[in-house]
Amino acid sequence: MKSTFESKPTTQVAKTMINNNSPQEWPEPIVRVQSLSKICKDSIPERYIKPLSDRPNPITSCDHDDANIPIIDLGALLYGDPYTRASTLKQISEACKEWGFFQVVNHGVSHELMDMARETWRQFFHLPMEVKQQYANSPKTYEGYGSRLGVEKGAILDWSDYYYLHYLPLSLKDYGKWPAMPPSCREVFDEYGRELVKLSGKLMKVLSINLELEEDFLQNAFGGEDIGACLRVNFYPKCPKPDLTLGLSSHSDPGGMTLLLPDDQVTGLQVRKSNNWITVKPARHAFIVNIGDQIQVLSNAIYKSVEHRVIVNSDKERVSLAFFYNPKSDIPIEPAKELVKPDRPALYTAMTFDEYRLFIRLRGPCGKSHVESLKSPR
Ligand SMILES: O=C(O)CCC(=O)C(=O)O
Repeated sequence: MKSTFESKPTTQVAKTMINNNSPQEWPEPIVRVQSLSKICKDSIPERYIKPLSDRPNPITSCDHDDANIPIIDLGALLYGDPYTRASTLKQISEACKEWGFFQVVNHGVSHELMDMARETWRQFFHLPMEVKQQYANSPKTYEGYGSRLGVEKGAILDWSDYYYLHYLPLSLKDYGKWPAMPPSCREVFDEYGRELVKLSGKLMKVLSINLELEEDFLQNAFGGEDIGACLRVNFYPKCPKPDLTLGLSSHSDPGGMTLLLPDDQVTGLQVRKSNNWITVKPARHAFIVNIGDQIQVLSNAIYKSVEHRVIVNSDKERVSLAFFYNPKSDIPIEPAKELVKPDRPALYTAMTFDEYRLFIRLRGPCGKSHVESLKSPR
């Protein structure tokens, strides 16, 4: 597995990264991929061409067969008898261990709200460029309209633009950094955020119970009411050479848990399973849930934060909404004492999420190198 930090002592890398503050500016002028998509007819700029080993490969990509991440009906948790409830908990537990990913249906979030949130964002990306440019982001906080992750000069870039905003903590929520257009968007995104915080809270209880911890364990470890929540909306324009690039490079999510609302028409998300990439087939009105690095650490690697990436295509654009549910940024996250045993010692040293996410803010998406670098020295 690719690791950017493989050759260096991990704790040293972590410390170096932490001592550097986030840079204020991008290292090169920003090019909007949406604009490129309009002018590139048969080729793409070299900056977007991935090395051979990272390109989508039909031999290792399984989108033609039945392989899919598990689809789990959450209805039983609310309304089911003890037997179906236990069976749902078991399905979630197995999905967290085997896949790090699952889809949930009957999750309690209104389908109308889901469709409205996605379509409102789609409209945002179709606004004139001068409107979107008013929200251009910087690597300091990443909030706003962006076109790259990471600040390495000369890095190979991904074929996507995005919009990033904060819901929680309230001290970081700033409507001035949210788009004002389309007119209803702040209202829609507010309600969407509220509903997803509620759903995430329920899932945190399920995960805690499945780990045989107190039901509020994970929530409390995340800081109780003081958690962080943010949204990255990904926009993947059409690409004339989809076999040469990626919409989003392979990465694991640095935060706690992610609830993804995928495009309802176009697939693109691929999840790593051993040496294969499984293309997710989204169920209608499902959320795709995945375990992030912080829950991998808290669960002492019982649950896996799994690598995923996004492929693009030549005739359809794609939109996805990734909602990140994260620990309070300044509390140390380490394996739960209850999950540390003589035959399973603590696999990770403690680190705050503020310290941890500097990795991804500086380097951009790069496999599982972030969580691997946290491993306790042995
Ligand atoms: O677009 C997708 O389906 C996945 C997005 C994703 O992995 C992310 O935003 O971290």
